[in-house]
Amino acid sequence: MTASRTVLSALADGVLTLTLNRPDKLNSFNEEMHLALREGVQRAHDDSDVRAVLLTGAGRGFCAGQDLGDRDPRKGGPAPDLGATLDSFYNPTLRLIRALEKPVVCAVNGVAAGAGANIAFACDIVLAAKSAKFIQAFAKIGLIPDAGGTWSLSRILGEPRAKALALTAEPLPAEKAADWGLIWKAVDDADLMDQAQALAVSLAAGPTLGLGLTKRLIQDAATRSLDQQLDAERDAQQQAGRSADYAEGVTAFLEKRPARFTGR
Ligand code: LHQ
Repeated sequence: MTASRTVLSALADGVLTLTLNRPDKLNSFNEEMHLALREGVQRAHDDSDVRAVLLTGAGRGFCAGQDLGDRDPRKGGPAPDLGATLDSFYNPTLRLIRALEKPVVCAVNGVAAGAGANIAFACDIVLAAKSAKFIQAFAKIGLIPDAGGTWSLSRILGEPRAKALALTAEPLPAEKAADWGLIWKAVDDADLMDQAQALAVSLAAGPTLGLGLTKRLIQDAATRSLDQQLDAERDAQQQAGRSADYAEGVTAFLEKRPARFTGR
């Protein structure tokens, strides 16, 4: 395991596990943690040994969003430019997660508040401990839901639920988040890491190219017409059909044995 102080990073079985690690602050983001997370996700792009990512948090929380102690208004000075903070820190990481053509599993081990919740929603498959909750905490401090929150909440939940969560900052328990389709599953706390790990390992052993194309197609579908999407599926299937993993998948099926995908 390699360790930056604020994001632990470990590669095993094709899974790059990134653990947010400021547990005494519920893994809220300071500049160092922002940069370390971005570096971790960038490594997932660059390193062909990484075939899936597992994102989680150390301690009792997943992530409480921005470290509010970093910009204490009692210290005086000009108001901070939070737009610049988003441009410099949150948005590049969000874009990297969405653009990564490998699956990103998120194991929400405890409270996910503010940008912490919305980073989870940007991941591909989200499992949460039943004791976890998601809080759009922004309204409590006069901010708007950032880190893609207004986008993902309105798309996934529709306006009525998105607005109620964002305007009230009411905590959404993990099981309700799963019922609403905001996350994949809520699981017993004791089982969370085993289940998330098993899922990530199985995805890492999958046909990475095809999984990456699938992720991209599903993400892009919302902004395309059916006609455009049918063309995009054609192009992607053409690419997948030329992959070594397609040949292996079909061969394994015909030979009645498990496929051994290489990600190519
Ligand atoms: C924290 C935090 C935290 C520092 C817990 N910071 N210490 C913002 C601005 C800039 C640019 C653009 O984007 C953003 C995006 C955002 O994310 S804005 C939203 C920021 N986050 C919040 O407003 C959430 C603040 N935290 C909370 O409301 C609670 O801590 C939650 C509901 C998450 C958890 O409550 P509890 O389970 O009761 O834990 P706690 O409040 O006792 O927290 C434990 C410790 O963690 C505590 O420290 P202490 O030294 O007293 O033990 C907190 O101060 C610290 N902590 N969140 N965001």
